[in-house]
Parts: sequence; structure tokens; C-alpha cells
Amino acid sequence: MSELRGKYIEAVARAADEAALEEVRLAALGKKGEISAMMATLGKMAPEERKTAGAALNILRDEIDAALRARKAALADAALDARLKSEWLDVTLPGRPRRAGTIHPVSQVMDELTAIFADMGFSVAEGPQVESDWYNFDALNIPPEHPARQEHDTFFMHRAAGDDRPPHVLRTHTSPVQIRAMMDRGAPIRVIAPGRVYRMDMDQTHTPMFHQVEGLAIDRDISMANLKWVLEEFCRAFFEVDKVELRFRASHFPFTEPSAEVDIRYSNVGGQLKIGEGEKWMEILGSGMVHPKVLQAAGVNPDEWQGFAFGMGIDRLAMLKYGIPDLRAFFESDLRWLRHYGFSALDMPDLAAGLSR
Ligand code: 2NL
Repeated sequence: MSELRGKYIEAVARAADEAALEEVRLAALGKKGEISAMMATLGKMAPEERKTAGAALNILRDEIDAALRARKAALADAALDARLKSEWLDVTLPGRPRRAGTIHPVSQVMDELTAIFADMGFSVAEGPQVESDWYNFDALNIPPEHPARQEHDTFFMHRAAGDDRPPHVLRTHTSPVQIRAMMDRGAPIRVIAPGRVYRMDMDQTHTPMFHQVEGLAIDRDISMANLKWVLEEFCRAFFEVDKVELRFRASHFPFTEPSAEVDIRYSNVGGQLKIGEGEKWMEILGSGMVHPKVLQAAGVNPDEWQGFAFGMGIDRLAMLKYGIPDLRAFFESDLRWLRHYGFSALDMPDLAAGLSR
């Protein structure tokens, strides 16, 4: 008996998992188990012998059963401990930062100037980037033989042989958007038209796609004085300076009469540009009073209405405001652009050191 007890208690202690424990239980207490088999022999014993053997077997069975239960509980505890250790999670750890991009400088400038002109009552107009040559040229008083058509270095859309629809171009300015706005809404009107424009030009200061914003204000008695105030107000707000000085130089555009190119006063001390002070002048835009023929083409009666229009390059504005020296910055991955974009490689110390050398 005590040999059996020792054997099974030890087997229970050795069982490494629940399956091993179950094997021990079957071997001892299962229907065909050793203890059960011994119990089955009780019936053949003499009553006195049966009494003592039966009692001893019952005690032995209960002892083994108790050992099995205790071992089972201990194994479950150990398994839970192991899980708690391996599935441990420190909820107090800081989150891993997700790298976020930043808005493109050109988009940012578009947002800024849209807000500034909105404060002055201008709404935003949009239109197609593929235009008929009527909207892009004819309506703007640039007839087929006009030299400006060539100067614009226009991209023409392909036409299959036999396709006799009017020629279409990639718009060379956003003026056609304003022609459409006048035709749709009539006068009076105040709109700006920011967007992509295309010219077949590619060198250190030109890209074939660039961004322009044009402005248009038509009413019964709009004058160049209103144009001057709107542009000064815009420059003050955009460049965030109290004082700006603009210089209007007589010029020529087919779509305005009179026309003026506008320069802004600035200084350049050690490469640091300052707007509104200094001895230098920088051309920032073209402007004028809308030509009567243009109003006519857009269905606005020039005997009743007049107004100003202007156009400027957004890429240049972005470069001026955010200190980008020239267009090569785009092509040669100038660090200032990359930083502005939040280019993640710049945060790797070794690479950043290599780049700034
Ligand atoms: C420049 C010059 C200019 C306009 C654009 C315009 C639009 C209409 C009618 C008349 Cl619908 N004019 N736009 C006028 C003068 C100058 O742009 O140097 N742009 C970068």
C-alpha cells in the first residue's frame, strides 16, 4: 500500500502538464486503473480482511485524488503566471510618433492668398486645365496671328486626322477661368483664379508647369486706384509687414489697357530678403484695366462696366516668403524644401550631418 502511495504521489508530482496528470489519474483511479483493480478484488476477501483492506484503499484513493487536484491547480496557476509574463504590456510607455507630412509650400501660399483676398470680397473661381484656344487666347484679345500666342510656348492637345474640333491647349494662364466666371455670373464680379498653368519652357528659372493666381474686379466705376489699394493690402497681409511700397511701371498686355507691371521695394542683406524696405525693386506681378474687347467677349457690356485684373506667379511668392533661393531648389532637393516637407531622413543624425557638409 505504502509502495503504491509513494509511486502515485511521486508520479503526480512529476506530471509536467494536464495531459500527463490525466495519464496518472487513469493509471491509478480510472476504470482499468491499478487502485480500481484492487478495489474489485475486495469482493473475494473474507469479511474481516475486506474491512481493513477496503478502508485502506479508500484512504489511498482519496489521497491520490487530493494530490491530483492539488497538482492540477498548481499547473493552472503556473500556466497563468507564464501567460502574464509573456503577454506583459506597459501601458505607461509613450506612443511611437507617427511621421506626418506638411502642406506643400505652394498649397500653403494658395490657402493664404485665398484667405487674404476673401477678406476683400473676392471668391475663388476654378476651371479646366485643358482649354479651347478661344478661352485661352481669342477671348483675351490674343488673335491667331498675335505674337503673344507664340510667346506663350503653348502645349497643344493632339488631334487625330479628321478630328476637326477646335484646337485645345493646356491653359497658359488662369485668365480663361475668369472669362468663364464673367460669362457665368456677369457683372459686378470679384474673383480670384489660382491654379496650375503650363508653358513649354524649362531652364533654371522655368518649369513647364507652374502656379498662377489671377484677380478680377468688375463694377461700374472700378479704377486703377482700387487696383493699387487691393495689391498693397494683399502684399502687407501676405508678407506680414506693416509697410509695403509698390511701383507701377507702364507695360503692355493684350488683355488690359492701360497695363502696368508692379514692383515691390525690398532689401537683400547677406542673402536675407526684407520686403518693404531697402533700395531694390522686384517685379512681382502684371496688371491693368480689363480691355473692352475682353469684357465684350465675356458678355459684359464695356459701356456699362469696367474693372481691373492682375496676374502673379505663386511659386515665386512661395519662394520669396519661405526663403527659397531659386527654382533649382525644386530639382536639387534643397534642404529647406525637404525640411518644410518633413522629409524623415533628415532626422537620421548621420545622414543629416552628411548632407549639411
Ligand atoms: C503676369 C500678367 C496679367 C491679367 C493677367 C486678365 C484676365 C482677364 C482680363 C484681363 Cl479675364 N486680364 N489677367 C491682366 C494683366 C496681367 O498677368 O505677369 N502674370 C504672371
